[in-house]
Amino acid sequence: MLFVLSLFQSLKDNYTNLPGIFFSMQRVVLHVDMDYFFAAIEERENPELQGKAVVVCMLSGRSGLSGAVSTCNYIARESGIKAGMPCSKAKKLNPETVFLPARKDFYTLVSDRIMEILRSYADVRDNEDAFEQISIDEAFVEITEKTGGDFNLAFNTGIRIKNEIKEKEQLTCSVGIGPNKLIAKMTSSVQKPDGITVISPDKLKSFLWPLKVSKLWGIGDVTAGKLQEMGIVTIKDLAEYNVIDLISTFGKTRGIWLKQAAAGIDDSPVKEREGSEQIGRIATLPEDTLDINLISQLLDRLTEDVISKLDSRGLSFRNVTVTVINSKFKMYTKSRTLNHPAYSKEILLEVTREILGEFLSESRTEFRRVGVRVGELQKRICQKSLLDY
Ligand code: TTP
Ligand code: CA
Repeated sequence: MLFVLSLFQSLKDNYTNLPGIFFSMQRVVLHVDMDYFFAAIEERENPELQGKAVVVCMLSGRSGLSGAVSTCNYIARESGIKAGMPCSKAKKLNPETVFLPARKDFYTLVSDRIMEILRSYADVRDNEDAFEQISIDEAFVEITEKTGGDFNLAFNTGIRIKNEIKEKEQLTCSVGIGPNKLIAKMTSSVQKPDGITVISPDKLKSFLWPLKVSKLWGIGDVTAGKLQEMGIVTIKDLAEYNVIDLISTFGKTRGIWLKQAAAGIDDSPVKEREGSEQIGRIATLPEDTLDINLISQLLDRLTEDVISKLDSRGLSFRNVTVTVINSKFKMYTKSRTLNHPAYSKEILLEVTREILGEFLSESRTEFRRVGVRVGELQKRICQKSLLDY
């Protein structure tokens, strides 16, 4: 018996990459969604905002409050303010609200750092991190291997992730853990803000089936409307509906997807979206300044950080962005796209210094923070010497 067990273990260890009929491990996928992301960053940057209703706006620039609400904190949500609403309406709902213009590039730099934290928890499959960023503040992390398919261990991982983000970024997030992306994504919104929810396979149906079909991730208003017309109200109704009838209304691919999703089945892998990733660093200067030496020193340090991150993952970049926030908290960015992918520190230093020079020649207001970000990342395919010219 012992012999059989050890033979089994040895086969399992040696063939973990086999699409396992015999050895399939329970998948565990974690989804992280930052809480009221843009507004939370603004609160963190300015402690005076604590306890107040805060709205971040995409201002149209035409007049005072002529834009739309990008997001708002939970205090503002209590007055009925929500994303997409005209800022003027938000003001009527709560006249005490603080309105701030969105600083997307700054939020992106914060997002880059959070994504790096999340990535460090992901399984590694065929030399690739099983990690997928799906928006500025949301990502999937596959932790099947790291947890051995154990949902209790996955819960501990979720707590560690929350703590690390809180400690390093002073921001909260909500975590959902499930047997696939679909369930993980739907689970992260169960307890928000600052929540964590685990739906293991044995709880899947009791979680999913009572929900309205419109809650199924991937179903929009149009599909929900059609399903309603067919008498399908809950996800259970959908799971029990005849698949042939679903196919005749929605087509083959969509019909089968609906049937499977309603049963909580989703085999899509957690996989990096090509070209979507960026790596960035931002830091505050020791004092507000226009002194090129002081600023260059910090920028060089940030550049080195970015390069070491690229090195550790064997990536090259084609796009470089430098961000400056001045002492009046105004933010400016400039980007360059190179003709070829590069990964040498010298090239990145040269480009960032050139951009910094342009900023300094245009500005009379002292700088408070500077940041550097690289994008259009790809795996290095050439020898270093070929890319370094
Ligand atoms: P969300 O994750 O949808 O919202 P949120 O993080 O602000 O709040 P929640 O706690 O409910 O997750 O979006 C992430 C960020 O994307 C958000 O902070 C601002 C931006 N955003 C817009 O600019 N416009 C929009 O319409 C939405 C929905 C989000
Ligand atoms: Ca969010």
